[in-house]
Amino acid sequence: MKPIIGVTGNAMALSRPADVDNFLINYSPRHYTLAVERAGGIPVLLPLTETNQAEAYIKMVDGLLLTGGQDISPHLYGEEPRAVIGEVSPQRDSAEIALIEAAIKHNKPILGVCRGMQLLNVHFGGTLYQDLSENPDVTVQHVQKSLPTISTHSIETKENSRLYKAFGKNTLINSFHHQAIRDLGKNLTVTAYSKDKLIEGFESEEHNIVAVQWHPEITFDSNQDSLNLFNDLIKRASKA
Ligand SMILES: [Mn+2]
Repeated sequence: MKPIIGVTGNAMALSRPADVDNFLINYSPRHYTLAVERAGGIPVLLPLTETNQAEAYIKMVDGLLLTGGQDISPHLYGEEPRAVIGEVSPQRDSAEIALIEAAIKHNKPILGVCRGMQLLNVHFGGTLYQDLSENPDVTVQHVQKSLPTISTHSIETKENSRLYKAFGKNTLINSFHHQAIRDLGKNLTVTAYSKDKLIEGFESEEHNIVAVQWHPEITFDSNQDSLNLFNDLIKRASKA
C-alpha cells in the first residue's frame, strides 16, 4: 500500500464568474500533489476547516506536507504586525498547528515547505523576520524575479543530514520568501544555509521533521535532488 500524504489546503475567493463573486473554494497548488504522486505516495488534500479535525485527519494519513502560503501571524511569536508584513491567516495558522501537534503525537513524518517551515519554527518557539528588510545581513535575492522552475541562489547543507542526502553539499535552489527565520525553535537542527546565512532548511530527527524554505515541489520534474526530498518523505511515511 502506498503511503497517504495529507497536503494542507488553503482557502480563497473566486472572483469569476461575476455571479459567484467571492465564492470561497478550497485549493492547494497542484505541484505539491504531483510531487507526492511522482515520489510514490497518494496525496490527499486537507481542507481548511472551521473546527479542529486535526487528530482525525492525521489518523487517516501516513505523513503530513505543510504547504506554502500566507505569512505567519506575528502574535504567535509575540510581536505586533509591522508595515512590512504580508497577508496573514490566523485560522490557517491554528488549523495547521493542530495538525503539527497531532502528527508529532502520532509519530507521523512532516515535510514543511516555505510557510510550512516558518510555522514549524514558530511552533517550536522560534521567531521570524517579518520581512527580509529587517535583516541587515541579507545580500542574496530571496524573492527571485526568475521563473519558479529556475534555481537561483545557492545553499550549503549539513553533512549527513537528510537535506545533504537529497541535495548534496552545495546546490542551487529557487527562492520565493520575504520572511525568514530569525531565532531557531528548540530541538531543531539547521541543515541548510544560504550564503548570507539565512536558515534555508532544518530537521528534527526526534520528531521526524524536515523543512525547507524553498520550493522543491516546483522543480521535482527536472531536478532529481528535489524529487529525492519527496522520496525521503514517502520513505519516512512508509515506516510510520
Ligand atoms: Mn532563499
